[in-house]
Amino acid sequence: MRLQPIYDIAEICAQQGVTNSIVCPGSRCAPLTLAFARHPDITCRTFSDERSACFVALGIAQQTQAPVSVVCTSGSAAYNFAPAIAEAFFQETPLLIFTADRPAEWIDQWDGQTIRQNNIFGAHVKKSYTLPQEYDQPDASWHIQRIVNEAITLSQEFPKGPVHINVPLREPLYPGKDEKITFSKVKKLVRVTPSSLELTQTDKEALYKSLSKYTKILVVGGQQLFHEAEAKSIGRFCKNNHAALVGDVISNLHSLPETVRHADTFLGQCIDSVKLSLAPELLITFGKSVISKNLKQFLRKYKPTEHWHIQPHGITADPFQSLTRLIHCSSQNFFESFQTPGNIEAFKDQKKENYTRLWQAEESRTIRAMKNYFIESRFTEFHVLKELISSLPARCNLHLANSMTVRYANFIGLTEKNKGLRVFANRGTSGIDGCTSTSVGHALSNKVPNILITGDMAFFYDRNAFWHNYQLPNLHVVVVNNHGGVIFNLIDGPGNLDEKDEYFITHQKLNASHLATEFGFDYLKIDSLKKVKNTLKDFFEFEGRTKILEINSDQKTSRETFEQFKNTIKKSYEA
Ligand SMILES: Cc1ncc(C[n+]2csc(CCOP(=O)(O)OP(=O)(O)O)c2C)c(N)n1
Repeated sequence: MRLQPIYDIAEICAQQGVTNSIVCPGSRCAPLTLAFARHPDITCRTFSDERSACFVALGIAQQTQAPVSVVCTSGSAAYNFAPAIAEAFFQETPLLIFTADRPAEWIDQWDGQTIRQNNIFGAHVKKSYTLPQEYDQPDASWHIQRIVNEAITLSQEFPKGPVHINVPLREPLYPGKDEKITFSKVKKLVRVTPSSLELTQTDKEALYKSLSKYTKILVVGGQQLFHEAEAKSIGRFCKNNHAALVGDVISNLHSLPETVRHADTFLGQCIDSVKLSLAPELLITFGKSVISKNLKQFLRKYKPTEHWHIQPHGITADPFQSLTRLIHCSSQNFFESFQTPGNIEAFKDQKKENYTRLWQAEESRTIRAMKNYFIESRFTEFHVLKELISSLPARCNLHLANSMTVRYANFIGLTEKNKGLRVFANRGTSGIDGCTSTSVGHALSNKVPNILITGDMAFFYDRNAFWHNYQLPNLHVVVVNNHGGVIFNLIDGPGNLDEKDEYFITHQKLNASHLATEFGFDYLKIDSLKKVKNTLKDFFEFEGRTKILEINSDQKTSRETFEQFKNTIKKSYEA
C-alpha cells in the first residue's frame, strides 16, 4: 500500500508509549488521522479548533507523563498550534506535532491551505523534521521510521518538549472503499536506556564541603509537577541542613510543613532590615519559573555568595542574576545526597537554625495577619476564593488560569492538609489563551476531580475548550467574573492612564450562564455573601456533570480589597 509508511507512524507511536492522540479535521492529514484513529492501542480524540486541541494535548501529556501526538491539516491550521507549543516548550512537556503539508513542489504556487511549514514553529520546538514525500525508494520507510523514533526520544530527553514532524502528502489521500488499513510489524524501534543523572561520590564530597561553609541556606522551588519522593527528600534535606525552603503555589511543595508559601506576600511589604536578615549566603534552586515578582526582586537585590541550580542538563536560566554553579543531576538525587548532617560545630548549627527561624517567623506573622484580614466574611472575589480554596476536595487537580487567579491562589496558599492536591498552571508563557483547554486535557485523562479557577477574559478567550463531544464529568470551573482584566487595575503599570479602562482592562459584558446552557453544563452563581457557603457545597458535589460556578465581582471592590490586603500585611510590621 502506497501510504503504508505513513500508517506505520501510528504503530511506532503505540509501541513507544505514545498512546494518546489528538487529531484536528482536514483532508491533507487524512492518512495520519486514519492511522491514529484506527490503531487499536491508541486513544484518539478529535478537536476542531487547533489552538485549543494542542492545549488539550498539553494537559494530557502532563497528566499521563508521556508524549501526546497532535495532528493537523496544512495551512493556517498548523499556525494555530503555536501558542500551546510555546507553552509546552517552556513547561518542558513532550508533544509530537504532525502537520500535514502539500508536496514541496506545490509550496508558493497559490494552492489552497498552503503555507511555508518547514520549521514553522521556529525556536519553540526541540527540532523540526520533514518526512520524505516519495515512498517507492526502499530506504524511504527506514528514513520515516528513523525520524519518528528519534522525534519520540527527543521529546522525552531532558528538557522534555515538543518536536515537530512536517508530513508532505501526495493525493490520493483517502483509501479506496474496500481498502483496509493495516499496521506493519515495524522493523525499526529504537529503545533508549536512560543515562543516570546521579552525582558521583567525589562531586558529593566537594559540594558538601561548600555547603557546610554557609549558615544561611535558602532553597527555592520553581514550577514543577508534584513528585512525592522528591518532595520528601527536599524536606529531609532542609531539616538536616537547617535550610529555609520557599515554594509558591506552582512549586507543588505544599505537602511539606516547612515550606514558606507566603514569601510573595511578605516580601512585598516588609521593611529593608527584614529583607537583609533573610538574605541567603547560599541559594539552591530547582524547577522552573516562580510566580512571585517580590521574591525575584528580593533575590536580585540581596545576592547570595553562591547560587546553585539543580538541573540534569540543557540551557539554564538565571532569573535571579546570581547563578554560580549548575549541578547536573536530578533534584531528588541532589537532595538525597546530603541527608546526614556532617560533624559541624554546635554554634554553626545554631546559626543555621536561626536563619530558618527568621523565614518561619515572617511566614507566621503573615499567616496571623491574613487570619485577621479574612476573619470578617465579606463578599469580594478574594474572600470567596479564600473560602473556595479552603473547601477543596482532599484529592484533586487544581488548575489556575493566568492573571489574578493564580496570584490570588498564591497569596492564599495551600497547606499540608492539601497534600492530595496537584497544582497546574500555564506558567511557561503565562498566556490566557489555553488555560481552560489544558485543564480539559487533564480532566480527560484522569478520574479525580479537576477544578479550574479562571478569570472571565481567560475563560471566554478559550471557550472552544468545550467545543467537542467528550464528556467532562470531573471538571468543575470557577469563573471569577469581574468583567475585564482586573490585573490591570491592581498592578502599578497602567496606574491612572486615561487609556486604562478601554485598552487595558477592556471591560467585557459576557456572563457564563449562556455558555453553560449552550454546552449543557450545570450553572451556579454566587452574587452575594449569603450564597457563598451553600453554593460552594453544591459546587463541590461531583455528580457526573460539568459545573460552572460564576462569582459575580466588580473591578472597584476587587481593587479596594487588594489594597486593604497589602495594607494589612504592611501594618503587621508596624505593630
Ligand atoms: C494570549 C494572551 N493575551 C494577552 C495576555 C495579557 N493579559 C494578561 S492578564 C490579561 C487579562 C486577564 O483577565 P481575566 O482572565 O479576566 O483575569 P483577571 O485579570 O480579571 O484576574 C491579559 C489580557 C496574555 N497573558 N495572554
